[in-house]
Amino acid sequence: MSFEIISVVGLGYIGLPTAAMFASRKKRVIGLDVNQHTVDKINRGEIHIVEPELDILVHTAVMEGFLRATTVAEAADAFLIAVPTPLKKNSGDIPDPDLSYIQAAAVSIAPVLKKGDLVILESTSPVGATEQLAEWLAQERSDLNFPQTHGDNADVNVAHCPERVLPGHVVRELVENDRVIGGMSSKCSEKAVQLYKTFVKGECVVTNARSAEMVKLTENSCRDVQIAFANELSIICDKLDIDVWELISLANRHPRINILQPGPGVGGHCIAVDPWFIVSKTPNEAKIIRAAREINDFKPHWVLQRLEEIFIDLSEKGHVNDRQDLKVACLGLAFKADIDDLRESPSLGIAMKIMDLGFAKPYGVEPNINVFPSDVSDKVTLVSYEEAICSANVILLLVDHKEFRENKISLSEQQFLIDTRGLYSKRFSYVK
Ligand code: SAJ
Repeated sequence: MSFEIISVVGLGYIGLPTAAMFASRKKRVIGLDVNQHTVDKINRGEIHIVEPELDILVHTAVMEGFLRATTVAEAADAFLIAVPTPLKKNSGDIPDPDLSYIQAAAVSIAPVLKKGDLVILESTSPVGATEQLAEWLAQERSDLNFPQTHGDNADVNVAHCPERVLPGHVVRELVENDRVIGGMSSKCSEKAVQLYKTFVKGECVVTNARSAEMVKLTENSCRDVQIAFANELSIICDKLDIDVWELISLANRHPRINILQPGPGVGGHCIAVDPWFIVSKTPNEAKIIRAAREINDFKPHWVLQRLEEIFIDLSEKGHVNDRQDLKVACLGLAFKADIDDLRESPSLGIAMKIMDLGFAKPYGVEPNINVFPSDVSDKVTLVSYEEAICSANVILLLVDHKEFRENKISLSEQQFLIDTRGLYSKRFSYVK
C-alpha cells in the first residue's frame, strides 16, 4: 500500500522538518500540534524554529497545499510521533524519562486510527517505550488488533525509528543519513521502510523496536562518554600544568585514537539527556554511562570554581575590593558553536549563576541572538564583543562561535581569561 496522507504529531525541531520533507515529495501532510500559535504560524507558511533551509521548505509546502497544521487529529495512513521525551525530576539522584507526551499523542490519534494504518515513534525513547505506545493505543481501541498480540496480522502496525539528525544540518541529514527501523513485527518494519523511502536516500536498516530504541541511546551515550573523557583530562591537566589542547592533538596523531574536545560542559536536549534513559532502566549496570553524565554535569561548577580562584587572587593583590568589583564577560551562551539555541546550555548556566555568587551582573556576548529572553536579561547584559572585552576584568570564553574563532583577543595586564574551548589560551585554566 502507499501512504498518501501522513500525519506528523509534534511540529518541533524534528517533526516540522520531517513533515516538510514528506510534503516536498508531494505527500499530503497533516501536522498535529497542541500549540495553537505554532499551528497558526505554520499555516501562514512561517516557521517557529531556527534551522537552515527549513523556512523555504515549509513555505513552499504550505503554499502548494501539501502541508497543513491543526490541533485536532485527523485520519491518515501513517502517523509519525515526534514529541518531547524530557527527564522528570524525582526524589532520587537518577532522573526518569517522562513519557507523558507520547501517551498524550497516543490518546489523541487513537480515535482516528483505522485498519492498515502505520504508527511510528520517532521521539528518542527508553527501551520498551514503543511497546508501551502500542499498549496505550490498544487500550483506547479495543476494536483494532495491535502487533504485541497479533504480530504480522495486526490491524495497526507500530515501529520505532529514531531521528539522528544534527541541529543546523537537519534538512540535509534527514535525506542522507541511514535510518534504523525497529518494527514490532517484520511487517511493521517493512511498512516503515516503505514510508521512509519516500525521501530517505540513506539505507533503511531493519531491526526490532527495542534494539532501535537502544541504538539511539547508545550513539548519544557514546558521545557523552567520550566528551566526559576529554573533560576529565582537562581537569587533570589543569592540576598537572599541562596544555590539554596540545595533549589531545598529540594523542590524536595515533592512528587509532580520536579524543573529542573539552568544554564548559555538555548541553542540548539529546546528549545530556538520553544517557539517563539507560541509567534509569539499568542503574546497577550502567556505571560508565552514569559517571560520564556526572563528569560532564560537574564541568560548569568547575569553571565557576576557577572564577572564584581569580577573585581571591585579585582581592589578595588589592585589584578588587569586593565581589561587585569583578566584571565578568561571557563569550557565547548557546549550547554549542554557531547556533542560537540556549536550551540546556552549560554556558548559559554558568553565566546565570554569576550574580548568585555575589559578583556584578555579567556581560554576555552572543552573536546569534539579538535580544535575550527576559529571564536571561535579568541576570546577564547582552553587549557587543568589543564592549565586553573593554569593560570586563575576567573574560570567560564559553562557546567557540566563528566570530570568536576569527577574533584574536588581546588582554590588558589587569584582565584574566578562562578559556574553556582552547581558542585563545594554551592553558585550559585562567591565564593573565
Ligand atoms: N561537545 C563538547 N566537545 C565535543 C563535542 C561536543 O563539549 O568534542 C558539546 C557541545 O558543545 C554541546 C554538546 O556537546 O554542548 C552536544 O553537542 P553535539 O554536537 O555533540 O550534539 P547535538 O546535541 O547537537 O546533536 C546530537 C547528535 N548526536 C551525535 O552526534 C551522536 C545528533 O546526531 C543527534 O541527532 C542529536 O544529538 C539528537 O537529536 O539526539
